[in-house]
Amino acid sequence: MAETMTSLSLRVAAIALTGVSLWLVAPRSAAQEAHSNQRGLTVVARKYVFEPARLEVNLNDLVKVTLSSPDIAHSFTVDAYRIAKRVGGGQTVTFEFRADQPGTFPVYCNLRQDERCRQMHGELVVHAK
Ligand SMILES: [Cu+2]
Repeated sequence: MAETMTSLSLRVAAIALTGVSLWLVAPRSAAQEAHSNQRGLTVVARKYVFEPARLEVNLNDLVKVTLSSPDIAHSFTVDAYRIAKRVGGGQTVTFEFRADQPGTFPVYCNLRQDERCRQMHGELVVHAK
């Protein structure tokens, strides 16, 4: 009798624990899923390159770009995404976009105060899952 009571209360405890752990796990995995969709990229635009030149993200990532220039003003321009973000010399700007088109897109500097900015080329690669 005493043994039955013990095993019964153990079973109740096990069920209760399972409930608790499900409750703990569910919100955490949802948060992780949301987090995995965010992508932080740091890009340095300088005479006359982008570093890194190749940026890779996944489709539907919310991409947060931190763009800085140690020398003169440059821009980070991606026509397909209608992005043309200017960063002044010695400055840092941040911006976000949703990577909602898969493919490989040219990145360039559209400023013309220095002709050599035409040499600045990179690419944004958005991988379809
Ligand atoms: Cu430039």
